[in-house]
Amino acid sequence: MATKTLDKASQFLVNRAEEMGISIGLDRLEAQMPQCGFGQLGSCCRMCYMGPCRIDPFGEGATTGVCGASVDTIVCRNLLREEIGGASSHVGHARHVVLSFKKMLEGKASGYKITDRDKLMEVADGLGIKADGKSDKEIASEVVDKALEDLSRQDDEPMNWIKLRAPKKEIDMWRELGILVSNAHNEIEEGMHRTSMGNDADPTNLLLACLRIGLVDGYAGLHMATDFQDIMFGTPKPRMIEANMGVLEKDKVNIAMHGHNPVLSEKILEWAGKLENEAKEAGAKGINVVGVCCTGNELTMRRGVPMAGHNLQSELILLTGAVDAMVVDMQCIWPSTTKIAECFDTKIITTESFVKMPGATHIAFEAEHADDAAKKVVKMAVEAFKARKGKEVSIPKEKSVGLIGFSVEAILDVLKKVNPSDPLKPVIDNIVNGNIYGAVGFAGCPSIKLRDTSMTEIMTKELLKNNVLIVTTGCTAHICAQAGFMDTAATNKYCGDGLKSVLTALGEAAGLDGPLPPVWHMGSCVDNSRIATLLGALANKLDVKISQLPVAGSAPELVQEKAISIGTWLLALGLLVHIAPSPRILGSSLATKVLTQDLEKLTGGKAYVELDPIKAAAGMMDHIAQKRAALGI
Ligand code: NFS
Ligand code: SF4
Repeated sequence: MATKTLDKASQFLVNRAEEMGISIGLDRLEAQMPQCGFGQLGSCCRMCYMGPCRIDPFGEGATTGVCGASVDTIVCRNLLREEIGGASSHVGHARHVVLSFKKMLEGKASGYKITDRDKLMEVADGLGIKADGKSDKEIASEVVDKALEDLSRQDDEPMNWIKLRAPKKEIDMWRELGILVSNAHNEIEEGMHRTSMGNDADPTNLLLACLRIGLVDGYAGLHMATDFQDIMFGTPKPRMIEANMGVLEKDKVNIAMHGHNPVLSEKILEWAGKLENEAKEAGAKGINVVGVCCTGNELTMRRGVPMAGHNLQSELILLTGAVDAMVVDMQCIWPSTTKIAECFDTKIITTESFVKMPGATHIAFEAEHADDAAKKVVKMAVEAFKARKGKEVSIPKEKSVGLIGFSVEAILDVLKKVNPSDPLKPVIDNIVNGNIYGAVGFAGCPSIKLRDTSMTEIMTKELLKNNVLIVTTGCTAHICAQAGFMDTAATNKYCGDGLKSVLTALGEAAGLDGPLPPVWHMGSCVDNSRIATLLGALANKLDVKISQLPVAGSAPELVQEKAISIGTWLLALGLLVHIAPSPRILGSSLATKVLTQDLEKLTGGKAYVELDPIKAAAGMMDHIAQKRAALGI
């Protein structure tokens, strides 16, 4: 059984799994050990049936595959395929939101509306759509057309969303590198074509294709999803929330929303409110909707819904016995959840036709019938509560508080209170005087392989101590919230004096009693777009490239292909991207050298692999110091 030590709430439930004889991820990881070295190095190929072929990086055995593919070719092809998996997830998510919005505009999905008109107008204006005399719906429908163009056009015109959201200097750089992409679907198709047997064997060319897919991910995935979600559901504003599995309530119908897409979760939340009385009639004190993974981030950022847990806790939370329904849509959903739910009265409800699981109940969720489906889901949760009522539950007591909701718009609102005419100036002044030494964005997942090392927490503390402001998204945001880093009290506890003074001044300007928290929750994984927007604004203001800013990114606990595609986008934007554990590139000395060194000469970005949290933080500090020196500050 599991031997790793985790945070208290997780450990409590790991122990419960052990008592009950239920297998969890840690057990399954142990059963996989030792994991295949070829796989970890990226040096095995299954692209055709003359293989599988594998190349020993130490020169023992075959040096090429049956077809003659070198280890460099194999590693780079594999990396590109991983990235395509990630980018497909993000583009699929964005497309789903755009199509739901389109149905709403056509009057086919009455349950949705335009919530943030300002954002709609900002996006429309950025896309060059003239407002003159048009209704909001007409403008919105032109915005939809522009989005769908990015999935369909066949000329080489750069993507609308790149022109909308990327800074000019970076666009020029990508044009020069020949990686400005046009149509996300074409790129994904070409990437699959390129990597299938007997096509691209040039590792450098394959790595350039990786950068192309990075741009697809960033603009037709992340940015597009964020923009439409903000228009449909509102742009996040700061608010206080609670986090960790202690947010479950024994006497309420607990609905855990898990997955990614607010088109589903917003509806469930709405119907949970409307059906509160049915829950009460069933003997519950009400309905408690809580969020898991990125759907948790979406719901907390816009509605203040408690953040119940990150991806590693998505099966642990079921061991409480208190979850009446876990409702999922797409991505990061472990097939193990249905097995665990079977031991309790918990319903696992899938909603997407391409995401079904044996043992789950499927309730098809389409924008056209969103209200009916949401009603059905909530009623099913109430029924499950009736079955659970009176039984023992084991809810960990841990929960923390945090101030979240740091969209770029919200950040600018705070800054405008300090300097209404030039809101970015206070930030830049404080970067120049060193009060803010730099900034680091933490994104991605909790790794079952690294979680017990507290990788994210230790890096965060190190950086804060050195006056580095942290912004975060995705499941890393759950980790940070649970660690108390989003609590305003964390500023005095963890920050160096410079950062403390800035956050205190901003907190006062914002009308808070104390400082702003030192770790800013900027949203879900698709909302890494928000971080890029902020960086773009700072770079524009200083008239430099993003690669010149004293900033860095980190996926401190790499799990998903999606983190690979986001990371590659950040490399294309010119950032240092710290990653742990290493992506599967070490089998190729060429890929490793290009990604960790040579790329810097092309885009300014480079990958940095370091598994020791203290050393990783130090490495990022060095990078920030170099960038400051180059700027003469
Ligand atoms: Ni990001 Fe969201 Fe979490 Fe990792 Fe999965 S939920 S998209 S991939 S596991 S952070
Ligand atoms: Fe082996 Fe080449 Fe086939 Fe890959 S494509 S499995 S290296 S023969």
